[in-house]
Amino acid sequence: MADAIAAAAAKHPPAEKVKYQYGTAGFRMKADILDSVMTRCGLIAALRSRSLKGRWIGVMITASHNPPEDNGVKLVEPMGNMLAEDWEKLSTQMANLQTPEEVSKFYHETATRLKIDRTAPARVVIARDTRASGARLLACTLEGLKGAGAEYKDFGFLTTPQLHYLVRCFNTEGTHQEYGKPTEVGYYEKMGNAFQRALKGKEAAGSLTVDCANGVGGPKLTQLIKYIPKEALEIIVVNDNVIKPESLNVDCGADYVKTNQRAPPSSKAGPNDRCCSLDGDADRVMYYFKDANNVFHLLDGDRIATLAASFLGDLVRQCGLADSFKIGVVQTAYANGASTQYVERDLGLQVVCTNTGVKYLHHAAEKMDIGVYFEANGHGTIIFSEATLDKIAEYEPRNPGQAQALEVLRACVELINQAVGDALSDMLLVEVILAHKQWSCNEWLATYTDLPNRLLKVKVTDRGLFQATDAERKLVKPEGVQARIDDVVKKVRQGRSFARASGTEDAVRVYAEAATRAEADDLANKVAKIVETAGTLP
Ligand code: G16
Repeated sequence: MADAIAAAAAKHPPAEKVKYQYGTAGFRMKADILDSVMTRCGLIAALRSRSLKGRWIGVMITASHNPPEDNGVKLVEPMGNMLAEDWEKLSTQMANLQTPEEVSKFYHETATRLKIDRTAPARVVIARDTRASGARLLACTLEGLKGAGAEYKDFGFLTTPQLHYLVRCFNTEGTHQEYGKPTEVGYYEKMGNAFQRALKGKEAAGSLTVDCANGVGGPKLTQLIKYIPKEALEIIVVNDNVIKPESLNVDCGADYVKTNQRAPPSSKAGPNDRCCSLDGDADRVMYYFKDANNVFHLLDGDRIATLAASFLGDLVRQCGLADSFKIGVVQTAYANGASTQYVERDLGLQVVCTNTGVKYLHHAAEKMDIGVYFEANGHGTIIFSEATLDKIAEYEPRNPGQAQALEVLRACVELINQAVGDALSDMLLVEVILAHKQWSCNEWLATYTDLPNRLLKVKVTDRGLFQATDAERKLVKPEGVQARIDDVVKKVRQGRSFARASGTEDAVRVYAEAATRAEADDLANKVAKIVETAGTLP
């Protein structure tokens, strides 16, 4: 075994002078320097599975919203969650070892230290998005899996959430927590079925145009549509060109729409047409429309969270279960201040703020009976605690009204991907809610008024210089920078701004919001300038 591990690592030496880091969503960088990382992630995935006595671990090869020349890899825990933090550290250590012998030694020493039975089975589910580099990186990963003697199932192209779904299905098969059939078709059947049950005869008003970022979400949504009756919802798929991988996320997709606060230039949507954009691996979704005056309006992750929280709150009340569960909302610093205020004041629900990265939001939501978590960028889902699920399953309604609401609630539980944020599942949930409320995007938008905001990306010499605290709302390093930011913020009406190093791109992100568009833009530019000056080494 020791030799097989060293032999696998020897095939792909690490790139020179590169520091690898398991970041916000795994390793993510230019695809041409990732080969060694992939092989080692294969080894780590096998070891992680052995540490859990052969439970299935997921490996997803994707760089999600990043440009086409990037790629990456994220590892998935047995219930479909993000990799445990101590294993992120082990992955980073493994990725930065220089020689094959060091890799083998690290593998064995880790196994000994953590008392992992090296003869235990190792089982891994693997999939990738549609990037051109994906096939090569898959081969590198398989070398690692084979080197460690792991059993694996390669599902080819999948969205990231589909991979998470499969991992959870494999690990819960035959148990009382059985999540679904562990096949791609099983995913579509579950979604299609739950969607129709949740609609309960209601129909979506008008069609929905879905921009698939020219990524894996395109062909997968086309499959899913076969399980959704056109009478219930007509879906128009655009930007689904996966034959041209260089077009992935270019001038389209959720990240483009959120950052630029405009529809993709290719959009042919007319006034009041309901549209949404997925990102490159379909784990984020962003809604938007142009009103009768051709003004663009964004309905982002904050809006999905507030819509879902209020709908679930109503449903739980209609079921007669209002006193049984507390619904909470988890956000990050990017959440618009108006959305936080709306949740706390109008919906009367608790809001928790965490670091960026769905793993942090997920953990915070796990502490709630019903935890609605969304990043403003459209990444999120809703999770129900074990006790909540049991109560919903066992509850006996006392009248027909309660029975009806309970049916919808149970269907929503099925529709919502509880493993991870899932653009397709979130999108269908939004459609269910709008259909029940008989709302267009206009009514949804009218629930509260966003503070004008701006998100900027600043290139610096070394983003590692920027260290944040307080849910990444304050910089502790470089010294003195936060005081300069505070200084400009306090001069702006309803001003709020922060800067933090991205964990997926080589940049520092700056967010600003203020009473007016001009003030928000001006504040963002000023803070970006402060960051640029502090981050540019002579
Ligand atoms: C990933 C993470 C998200 C995070 C985003 C941006 O999304 O899963 O939680 O918000 O990166 O992170 P950062 O600001 O650190 O670059 P995705 O969709 O790219 O996998």
